[in-house]
Amino acid sequence: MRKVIYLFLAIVFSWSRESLAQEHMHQHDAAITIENPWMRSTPPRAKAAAVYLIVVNHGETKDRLLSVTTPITVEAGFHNSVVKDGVRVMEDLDGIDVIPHQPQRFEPGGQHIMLMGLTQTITAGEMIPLTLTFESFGDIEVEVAVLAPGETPKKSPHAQDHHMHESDHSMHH
Ligand SMILES: [Cu+2]
Repeated sequence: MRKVIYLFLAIVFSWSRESLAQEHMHQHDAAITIENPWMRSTPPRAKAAAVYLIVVNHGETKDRLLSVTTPITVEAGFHNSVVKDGVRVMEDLDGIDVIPHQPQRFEPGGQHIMLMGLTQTITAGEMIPLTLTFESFGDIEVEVAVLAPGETPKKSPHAQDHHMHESDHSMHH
C-alpha cells in the first residue's frame, strides 16, 4: 500500500514539475541541455537499471545536478562505478557539479543514473520520462530511449569515442 501511495505521489509530482520545467526553458534560454539519454531494456524481474546521458552547461556559471526522479520507480540516484581491490563496486554520489563547457558524461563503466526498485520490465522502443533537478537551473525533463541488447546508442555531439563496458552493470543491486 505504501508503495502505491509513493508511486501515486511520484506521478503527481512529475505532472506539476512539467509545467515548471517549461517555464524554466523560457527564463534561461536552455543554458543546460541533456544529450542522448538512453538505457538498456531490462530482463524479467530486474530490480535496477542504469540510465546514461550527457549534461552540457552552455552558460557561464557553475551549476549542480542535485537529484533525479522518474514516475516508473520511487528510487533513483547517481552512482559511480569504480574498481576497489579488483572488484567493481557502485558508489553513491549525492550530486554532480556541472562546470560551464565541460560536459558531464553518464556512461557505461563510469558515473550513471541508477533506477532502483523496478516494478516493471523496461522494453526496447519505450521512452521513459526522467526529471533532472539542478540547483540553479531547476528541472529538466527528458525522455530516455530504451535500446535492445547490442543496439548502439546514437552519437551525440559531446559523446566520447572510447570503449564502453556494460558488463559491470548486470551484477549490482
Ligand atoms: Cu549503479
